[in-house]
Amino acid sequence: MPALADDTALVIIDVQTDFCPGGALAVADGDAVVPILNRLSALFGTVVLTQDWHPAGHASFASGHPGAAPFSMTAMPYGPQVLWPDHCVQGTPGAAFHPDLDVTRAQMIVRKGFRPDIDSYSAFFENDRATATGLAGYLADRGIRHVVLGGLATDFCVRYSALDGRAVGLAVTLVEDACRAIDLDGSRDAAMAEMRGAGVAIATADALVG
Ligand code: VGL
Ligand code: ZN
Repeated sequence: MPALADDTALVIIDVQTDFCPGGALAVADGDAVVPILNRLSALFGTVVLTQDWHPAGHASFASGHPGAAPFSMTAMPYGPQVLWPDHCVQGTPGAAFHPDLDVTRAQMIVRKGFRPDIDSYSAFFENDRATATGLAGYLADRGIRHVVLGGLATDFCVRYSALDGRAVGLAVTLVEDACRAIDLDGSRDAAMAEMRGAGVAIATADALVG
């Protein structure tokens, strides 16, 4: 697997304070991915970060849906949507990258979820499955054909980024020890199975870069 070939990019999904322990939508052990991703990012010529970046009052926040508990489901015009605690509000400390994440080698930061009425899990398309973030075009222009993914959370933003990466014709490798899951009702296992079924390669950081 040509992990470090010129046509391969590392895409780091949502390693932000709110998704790490102590944050508003903390993923268990989420900060454990930071040293692994730092080690990887030193080895890639192309590094992209995504940043969940919601306006206050975003439609995915349970707080704006009277009577709805965080982690319950609602129906959006584009389909079913989990309602989340308020998180990653634009410009707040919770939306910042984890302070220990090495961002110096990142050449592109894709902000997503900024439209008030559409959530965006994937790095490529918002949850309406139609609105593009522009990342596919950026990677195509850079000659990238393979993306290596890690970050938070395995079962939401990493999952949809991996599936959409395959859908736009990229080879995709998930670095399983560089991800952590929210895991609502078995969603981690479901995500891993769905990604495998879509042709996503699953590897450890050691297997990938030695
Ligand atoms: C995410 C839920 C809401 C993620 C983002 O990064 O996986 N999950 N917003
Ligand atoms: Zn979000």
